Amino acid sequence: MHTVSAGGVDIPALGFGTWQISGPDCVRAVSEAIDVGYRHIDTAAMYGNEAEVGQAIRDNVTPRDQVFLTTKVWRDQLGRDALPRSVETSLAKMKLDHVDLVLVHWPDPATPLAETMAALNAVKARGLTRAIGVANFPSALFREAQALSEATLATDQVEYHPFLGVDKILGAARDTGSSVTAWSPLARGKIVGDPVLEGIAKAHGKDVGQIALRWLVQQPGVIAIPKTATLARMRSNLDIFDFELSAEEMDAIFALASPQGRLISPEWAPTWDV
Ligand code: 1BO
Repeated sequence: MHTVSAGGVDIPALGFGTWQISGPDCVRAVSEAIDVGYRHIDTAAMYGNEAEVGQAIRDNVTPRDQVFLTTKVWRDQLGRDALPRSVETSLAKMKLDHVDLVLVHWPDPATPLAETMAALNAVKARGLTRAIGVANFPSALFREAQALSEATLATDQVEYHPFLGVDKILGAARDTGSSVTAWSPLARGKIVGDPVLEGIAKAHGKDVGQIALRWLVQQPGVIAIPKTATLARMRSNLDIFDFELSAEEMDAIFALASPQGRLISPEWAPTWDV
């Protein structure tokens, strides 16, 4: 697997997402994910599973420094004092002394962005994380966050899959030496049955999930974090580094994006790029 270098860290291009996996199931899933070869685990304070993620990482034979670990600070904790407290609480739950990446989970206009970015940089300066970034920031806000940040932002983690284009965010990330991390990269299963993806899958002897993930990680500076609690699916999602999509196949998948492609837009979401 290749890594994406951004914000001073090397991020494995395929990670393991843990949103909506909790309790003992989460410990098992993260342990199995590391055992089958994932070296990038994604969690968040809001997921309520940091203790389980931390336990799985601590108990695994794979050394901690070989697993890239991301957590996120929820949107009501973005102030000068609240943000470091949130990161300290996350680390206490995980029983770890640092993570590799801390992200602002969603922007929140209630807290000045300059205050949030200063707090995020301070957390990095204290060694609580190796890198910092944001999630769900549209392109203009991402550029603003980067301008307010001393450290280069390692990523903007956003919903990204074949049915949703994120060109402006990709442009902003590439202009600033950052990356884009795709959450919901399999479009919550909606890729199954799509004739374009099915046709490309058949041509490569792969399944549509593998085609969607390959399409993402084959783009410069793009990382994907599919989630699954199933061991077979963990393995197949990882099995995407032994083939390449042609330029024509990449373009055919880019052409599936539509303005109606967004699957998740909570009431607190920012105004998205069009
Ligand atoms: C509400 C969506 C969270 C994904 O990280």
